[in-house]
Amino acid sequence: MRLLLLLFCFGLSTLSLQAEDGYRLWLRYDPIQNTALGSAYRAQLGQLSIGPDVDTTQATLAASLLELRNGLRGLLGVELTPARISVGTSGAAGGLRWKRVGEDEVAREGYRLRQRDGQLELAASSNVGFLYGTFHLLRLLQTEADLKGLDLLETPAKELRILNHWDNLDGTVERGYAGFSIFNWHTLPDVLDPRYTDYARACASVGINGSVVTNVNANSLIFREDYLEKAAALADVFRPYGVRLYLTARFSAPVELGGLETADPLDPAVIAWWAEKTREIYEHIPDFGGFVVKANSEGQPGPREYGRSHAEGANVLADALAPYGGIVMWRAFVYNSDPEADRAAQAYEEFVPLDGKFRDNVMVQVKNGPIDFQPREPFSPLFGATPETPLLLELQITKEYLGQGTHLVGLAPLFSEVLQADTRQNGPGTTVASTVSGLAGVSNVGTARNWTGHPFGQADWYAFGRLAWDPALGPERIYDEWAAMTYRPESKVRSTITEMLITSREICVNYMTPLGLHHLMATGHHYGPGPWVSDLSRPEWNPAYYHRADSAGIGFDRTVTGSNAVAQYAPEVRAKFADPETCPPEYLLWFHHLPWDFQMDNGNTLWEELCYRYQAGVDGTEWLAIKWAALEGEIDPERHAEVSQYLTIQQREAEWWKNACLAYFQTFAQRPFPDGVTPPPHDVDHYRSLDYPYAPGIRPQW
Ligand code: BDP
Repeated sequence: MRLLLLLFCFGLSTLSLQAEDGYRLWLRYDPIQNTALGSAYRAQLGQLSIGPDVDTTQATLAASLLELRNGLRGLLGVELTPARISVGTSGAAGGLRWKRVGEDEVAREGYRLRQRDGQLELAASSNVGFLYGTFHLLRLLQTEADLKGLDLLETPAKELRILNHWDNLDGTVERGYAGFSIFNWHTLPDVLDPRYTDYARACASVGINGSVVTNVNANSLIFREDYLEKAAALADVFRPYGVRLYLTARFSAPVELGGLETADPLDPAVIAWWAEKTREIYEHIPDFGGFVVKANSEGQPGPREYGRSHAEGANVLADALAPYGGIVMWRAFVYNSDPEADRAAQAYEEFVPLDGKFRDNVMVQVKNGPIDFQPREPFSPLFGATPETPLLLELQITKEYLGQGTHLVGLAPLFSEVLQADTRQNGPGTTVASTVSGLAGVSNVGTARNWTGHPFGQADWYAFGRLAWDPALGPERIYDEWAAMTYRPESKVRSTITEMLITSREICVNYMTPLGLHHLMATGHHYGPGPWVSDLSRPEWNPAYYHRADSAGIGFDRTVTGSNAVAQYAPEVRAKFADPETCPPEYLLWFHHLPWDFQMDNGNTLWEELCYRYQAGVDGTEWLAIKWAALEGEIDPERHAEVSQYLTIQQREAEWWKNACLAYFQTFAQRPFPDGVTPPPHDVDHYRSLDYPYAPGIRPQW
């Protein structure tokens, strides 16, 4: 009897572990519980007719069919047996029909899903359009949408929708909080881990069509023949899913790998080396996408070492790629350590004068804000400022500065805030989204069984893809989809999770860097607060360089009385940001150094407002925990318990941030904490003395 009981328990626990470990992401395809809807779907989707020009032996179409079959089997118990599929005819009335149309009707990569003559018709002009349309249809079922009267036409707003992996060849991931790299350079090309396919499926399901598999802090070895064979094996797995492979190029590769004496981009031998290397890459990967380059930035080699400009550097790679249709994504993330310079102004100063000097196949990749992926930054003034140079918007999906692997923080509001920001560079309505040719997202994927470590990290991968496809999508809609698919489509579950994700970004801003503060994190690992740090060799690596707190006040003066970086914005935007009375409070201390008693619109002094915001951040994490607790029993216990544990860490760390920052800033403000704000239990020396040898990404040392 005891044995039976044991077996029973064991059976149950393995079953549930297998069921809900997060591996399946938002593509779970569990049976639809709503019986009425389930039968309506079954009535509609029990048959498939495949039009004459749709050859399902082609890899992308075969992948689409496989996905459809798996999806329908899981969600509806419908088995699309050969008898239920008719090929080359318009098929019987009812059912689903795949129809090839011209690009005049449906754009490349796009698709149309509509009810027509009693059939649900999926029309596309490209193979990948059928794949994207299939994922959309499955999403409709997973989110329990009504298929009646369905009529939608989808076209991706941006051609380039790319993940950037900061994955190193040794398997570590820079700023990765979900384990090691999923790309196993040791066992490739022989071992094709099914994860590679599932990764490509997940990307395709949200329209991501490119993957840069190596770190921007690049290693030239990736261009050696044996590595290229490995990369080619990955590209082969990705190809059916419409995901192109890209690599990062180390500017000094001609020296390190090619044995040349220089990497000067104007040297004929260097030009020839890049041309030959690129030819070799295309031999292995015929649809290779191109290079991402981090040059003359944080110690990376670049053209400036040879007195050449970024354009001269980018163009030599662009010329090598041009015959094959490849592109260069040249990063604008450059800054030097001139103590007089404002780091926020440097990318603009460097790149605007180069507008018009890049080859057509160069895109400049610009981080969303002028500094570095902070919890909140104003949009980079480069957006819209280079009419002749296409730009890519770079977002960070991995949460280096927003709680890393342990905080629940939904990034869609951050992504959307920058996409919708009106640069005014070309009159009103020149949003960042309208100025860019594509989006690059620094991936948060790793070997963690659930891919992203924190279970809610998946939502950011999902949101990035959805917004790259359609920047106008509202974050609520995106999270509602994600919650319904990843957890349950029941209304309390999806609305609670959506509300948590939407609200969490502002909560995080409040407990870390409210009112436009930025770069307050600890050094190196960037885990936790370090506002007191002021002794690093490079001035712009010190938090004190950014907050500039003193007895008179706090904040970085970027107006005409300070660095005047605000002048880089279009006149209307500049005017708004430059005046503390009109500057939105969320950017106040980004642009202004203000007295502690500065009067906020709501009647609080700046010091009081700062304290209240930190407190609101901490209170917000308690609210998150309460919201989540109310879902107990509504979702599977495994993931419920896991998220609860992370929320406990988040509450503790939010308090740590608030206490450390307020204890520190009070040493300058010399004012009491207002009512309603819990004073820090320790003085600043205590917070300063803490160290975290186990923080992600560092080697613990005595
Ligand atoms: C910073 C990261 C660093 C990256 C750098 C970059 O701390 O690890 O290499 O961005 O984007 O935020 O190149």
